[in-house]
Amino acid sequence: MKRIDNHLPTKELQALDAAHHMHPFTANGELAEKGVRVITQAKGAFITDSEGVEILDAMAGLWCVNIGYGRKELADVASAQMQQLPYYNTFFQTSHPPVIALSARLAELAPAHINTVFFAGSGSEANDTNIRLVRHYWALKSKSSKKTIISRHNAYHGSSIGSASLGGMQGMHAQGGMPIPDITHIAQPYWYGEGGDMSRDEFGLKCARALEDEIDRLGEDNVAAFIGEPVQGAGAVIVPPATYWPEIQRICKERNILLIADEVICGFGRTGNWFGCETFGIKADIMTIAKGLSSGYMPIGGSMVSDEVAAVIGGDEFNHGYTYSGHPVACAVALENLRILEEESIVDYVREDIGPYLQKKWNALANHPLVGEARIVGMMGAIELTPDKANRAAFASDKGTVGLICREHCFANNVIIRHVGDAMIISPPLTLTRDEVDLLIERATKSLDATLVQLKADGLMKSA
Ligand code: PXG
Repeated sequence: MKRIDNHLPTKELQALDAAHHMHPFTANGELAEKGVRVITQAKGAFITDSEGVEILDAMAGLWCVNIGYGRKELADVASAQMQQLPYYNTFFQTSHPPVIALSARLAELAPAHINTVFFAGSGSEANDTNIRLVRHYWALKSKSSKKTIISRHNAYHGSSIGSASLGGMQGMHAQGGMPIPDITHIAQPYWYGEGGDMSRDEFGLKCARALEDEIDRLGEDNVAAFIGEPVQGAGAVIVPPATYWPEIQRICKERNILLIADEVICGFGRTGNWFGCETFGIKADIMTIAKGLSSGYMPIGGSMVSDEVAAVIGGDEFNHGYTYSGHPVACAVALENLRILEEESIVDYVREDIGPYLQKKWNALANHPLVGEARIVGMMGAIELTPDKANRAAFASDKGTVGLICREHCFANNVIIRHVGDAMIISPPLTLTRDEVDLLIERATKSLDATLVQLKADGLMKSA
């Protein structure tokens, strides 16, 4: 095993981390007892921990390292930009070459009617921007009562108080007084878990029409926008039935509300196109971007808006902005990332080559006795664990108990596969090779086998 010597011993790192570092989405007391895993380096699709163990990262960090780890070009661009102009703001009628170049490049890549971007430091900030953007948009059109934004249960749109309110995560709403006013949530198009006896297509229509019902309930004059991820990511890669998005689109158009597509995960190749909107035929008024925009090498996000929205918002001073809106180093790195995605045809590779290869292998996991469904779009996938395949049954144990057991086996087998409840999810770097796909599937299968053995031994193979 390779040893990494340029850092403190693992135990000391863990003790310092436990003493001084509060982790996101973590029971920090429990983690301090257990000892954190320390990652010290990464290359391609592999991360290495402080003990020298190499782990296949089938989550691409947090769904973001689209081009893989260790691309020196991005480091070189960051270094050069830091030396030339490390920071300047984009307030007060100033700009700089990296933000100008990135804005223009994004306009080329986005659908034809979207040509303008407002930058933020993250997806959360971008979605906070969107809340203000859509309300201000309607106010400028003399319809200031149009304020409410409709989202979905189990959506993820960020962790700031505005974006977490847009999200539909109960566990988040329970802490800190959310959702904020004028945000409501409708059903998600989660056929496996909530579709019952309906066909996928019927269920897709039913979920979409919940939007129409909600607009009726609130009154069209009070609704500003609908927000949705083309495919819900953190919600467990919820791939909507084919009927869903066309119906949502129809309703938004007919009922005169804006459509915000949150592309933070789906964007930049993840679904086999530059944007999830293309994969699902969505015409959005606003797209939220982050993550794959820089492949996670620098924090950057943004709101891309249609020409119509840009024209309306441009008619007034928009009293909004972040110190790091259009940060030059982040923009330069994002631009270089986009160059690599394009010049190495990585989006085509996902659509035509490695995506289909991964999909075939991933879908075959549905044959495993523990798997009730496999679903995957481009290179984001999920498998549902079940004690009873025929009935799509949930486990009798608390939701997430089995998922956590499986995740621990994945860790033990040196592959990062996350669990959401009792579903296991992947979102690997888009640059994965076929050998790496094979390794991913081999380790996933081994982990599923080990999970099944443990569930049987622990008496957990029981339906709810
Ligand atoms: N929108 C979507 C669709 C996301 O997935 C955000 C917005 C917020 O982006 P920032 O950059 O503010 O984190 C996200 C983020 C997980 C996980 O465990 C997912 C995200 C973030 C952290 C954890 O799946 N998605």
